[in-house]
Parts: sequence; C-alpha cells; structure tokens
Amino acid sequence: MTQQLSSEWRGWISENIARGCTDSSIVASIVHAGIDPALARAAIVTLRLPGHPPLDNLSSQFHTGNSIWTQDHQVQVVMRVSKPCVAVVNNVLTPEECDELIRLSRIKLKRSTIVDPLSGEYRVIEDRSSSGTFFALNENDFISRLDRRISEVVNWPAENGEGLQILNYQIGGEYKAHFDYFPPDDPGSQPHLNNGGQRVSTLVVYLNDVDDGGETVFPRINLSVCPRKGSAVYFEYCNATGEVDPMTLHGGAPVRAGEKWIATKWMRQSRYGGN
Ligand code: PD2
Ligand code: ZN
Repeated sequence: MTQQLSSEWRGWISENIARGCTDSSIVASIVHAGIDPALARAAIVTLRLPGHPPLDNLSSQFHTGNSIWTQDHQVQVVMRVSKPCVAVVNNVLTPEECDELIRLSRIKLKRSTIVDPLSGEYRVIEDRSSSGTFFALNENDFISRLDRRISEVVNWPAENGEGLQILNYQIGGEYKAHFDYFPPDDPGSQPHLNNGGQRVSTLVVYLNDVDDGGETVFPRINLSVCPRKGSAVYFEYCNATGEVDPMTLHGGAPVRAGEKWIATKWMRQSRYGGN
C-alpha cells in the first residue's frame, strides 16, 4: 500500500492550490514540516482540479522580484526567462568566498567525467574537457554556509542537493551541449535516479572573471551568459510530475583567454544520499 499524506495536510494543500500558490511553495512548506517531498508532490498532483492552471515548475523565487534575501545575503536578479525558467543573479558568493573555493579545490582537481548513457558509469570524454572536484554536503563550516545560502537562493532543501562541484577550464576547455537531468530513457540513468530521484535544477556560480569566452550557452533559447565573479546562472528542467525539459540543453563555451572556475549545485527531487 502506498503512503499518503494525512487528511489535514491534504486539506491544507487544497486550500493553497485554491489560493493560487505554486507547487514549489507548497512543497517547500510541507518539506519544512519534515515530510517526504515525494509524498507532498504526489498529493499535489492528485489534488489539482481539472481546469486548474498547469503544474508550474519548481521555484517561484525567480519569477518575480528584483532581489532574493537569504539569512546572510542579498542576491540581485539581473535577467530572467520564464520558459524554461532561467535566471542570472549577482552576488551569490563574495569575491573572498570565490577565492577560497578556488584555493581549496586547486590541490585536488581531477579530469571531469560524464555518466555513460548505457552503463551509468562515469567516463572521461573529449566533449567535457574540464577538471573538477567535489565537496560533500556540509563538509565543513565554510561549505555548510554556502550550501545553506544556495538552498535559500534556489528555494529547495539543502539535503536534496548534491555536493558542491568545482570545475576549472583552461584555454580551449569546454563542455559541449548537454542536459543536466538524467535522460529517463537511458538505461545508464537508472542507478543515478535511484539516489535522490531526478535532478531538478542547476545553479552555476562563476568564481572568476574570464578574460574571453567561457559563456554558459542555451542554444535552444538563444541565450548566452558571460561569467562574472560571484554571479550565477540558475535553470530548472524538471516539473512537479517529473517531466524534464529538453529546452534546457546547454553547454560551457570554450575559454578563449584566461581560465574559468565555476561551482555547480545540482538539486534533486528528494534527499540525496551522497556520491
Ligand atoms: O561551464 C559551464 O558554464 C557549465 C554550464 C552548465 C557547466 C555545466 N552546466 C555542467 O557542468 O553541467
Ligand atoms: Zn550542465
């Protein structure tokens, strides 16, 4: 027998749907009360009435407003696209935090990999010519502070996040067009979906100014974001019913001068148990 939310919670969800609340804000409140997000989402799907506006994407945070406040920080929204949901934000990390992430990562970089679509194993390919490293969630106080802030910026629980990934691209380094979600029909996706479910959103924070090139490009919506130290690009690709959005195809353009450092946070549908 599958689990279901209590009638009190279901009533509360119905009221909030009727008030026009977004799925993401409803899920966030329920998760805050310690309930499994998968249960919350399943309830929302069944409680939405026919004729009600279609399920929104995850985060309402980026749809309106000029700033996002976190406990310790103000982040400015400088650009947004609504479909797919993409936003560029300034001041996610301070220059000192960017420098510290680079300093801690430089000594432990390894060639980046991708998930093989057939086997699900990690593989080095020419299309992704960066080096990188990870920090486990809440690995230390510094990382914990950044994990918490990012969770507040993207309005999604920190425990659903993969560990912060740091990447370094040298001249010519790039990441050709790809999806950040695990393509549901690839057999290699399954083992990754079993831990935390699908990826739902990405925040790429730029840790340095790149002298030339290194933009994050979205070819299907003709968008190109230039790296700027401390700024970030955010995008969502999985809605509350688990559908993924191929319009979020994106890549990291080749670095033409200087080098490029980024920190990437991938959020999952539910709690992620580590790499
Ligand atoms: O390097 C980038 O700009 C970039 C952008 C989006 C990298 C990734 N995604 C990634 O590593 O998935
Ligand atoms: Zn990506």
